[in-house]
Amino acid sequence: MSGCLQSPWESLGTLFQTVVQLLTDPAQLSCVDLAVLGVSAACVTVAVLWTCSGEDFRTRKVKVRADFTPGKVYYHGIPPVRAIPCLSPFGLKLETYLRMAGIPYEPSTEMAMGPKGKLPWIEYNGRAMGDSNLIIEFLNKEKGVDLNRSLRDADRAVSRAFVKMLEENTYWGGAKCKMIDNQDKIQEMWQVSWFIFFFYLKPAVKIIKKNMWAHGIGRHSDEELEAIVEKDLKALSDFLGSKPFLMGDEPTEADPAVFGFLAQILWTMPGTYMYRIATEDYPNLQAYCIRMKERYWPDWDQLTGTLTKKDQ
Ligand SMILES: N[C@@H](CCC(=O)N[C@@H](CS)C(=O)NCC(=O)O)C(=O)O
Repeated sequence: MSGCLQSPWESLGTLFQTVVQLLTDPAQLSCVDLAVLGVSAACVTVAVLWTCSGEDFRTRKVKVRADFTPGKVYYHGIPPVRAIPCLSPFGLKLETYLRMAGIPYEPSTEMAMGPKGKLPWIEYNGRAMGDSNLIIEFLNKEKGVDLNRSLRDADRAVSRAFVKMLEENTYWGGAKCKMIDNQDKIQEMWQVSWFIFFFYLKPAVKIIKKNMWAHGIGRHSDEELEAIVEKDLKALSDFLGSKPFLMGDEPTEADPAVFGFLAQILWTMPGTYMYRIATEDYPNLQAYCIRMKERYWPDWDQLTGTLTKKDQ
């Protein structure tokens, strides 16, 4: 290999010749040639790994609007379907939080994944932000909101534990029940548009199976998983008891998450074992869900298109 100062094209040509030589007459390669080949191979390996590792290692660049209103929340989730205003428990939770906190938001009609490769996400002051929990923490600080102000530290701890149980454990039972076991019913039952069905819900099955396996919960039999879900829902029902909201007489920050999750069971999974548990075995969960819906979603029927002309 000759010449230290080469143009990129010349360097590429030289590299190509070195590779040809490696394949045809490797004995003629100098130490410098071998070093260059080694470095090039390492660079290609890193580039391939970087590309294939995808969202595991980096956040994605997402397009945000340039003409935003300062201080306004632009919300991205799954657009409403006939069954529910948002098919994602995390999306329904974030929207319910925004309503509870009295933070106006503009929902986006197009469905695109956020900076963490997931939904929901928001745009705020020209920045994209992902993860419902991080968004809520951010907005609490930004807007001076504290829905947990009435709670003692021990109550906050219990509240967090319930949310984590639902979102990190029970969620997978729900994802399997809704998206894998009953997928054939989805389009008909929820009246999801073909676009959402084929480009989001169908491919989602593969991702859910992969994630469930990585989590570990996907390695259980159906019976084992159903028993886990049953215990989680029983714990939630026992703790809720006859209280109107999870932590007492007034709703707190855990309620949007609990509602976002239970609402999926109630309105998108009729006929399933989870629906039976939440309605027949622990009817206080159903009553709670209806209470939250009535309080924060007066436009539910309008959004889902279930409001008839006569009702309007
Ligand atoms: N921790 C996230 C979880 C969000 C999440 O898992 N969203 C699901 C939809 S329910 C998603 O986008 N999944 C796509 C994927 O995992 O690739 C949050 O709280 O926002």
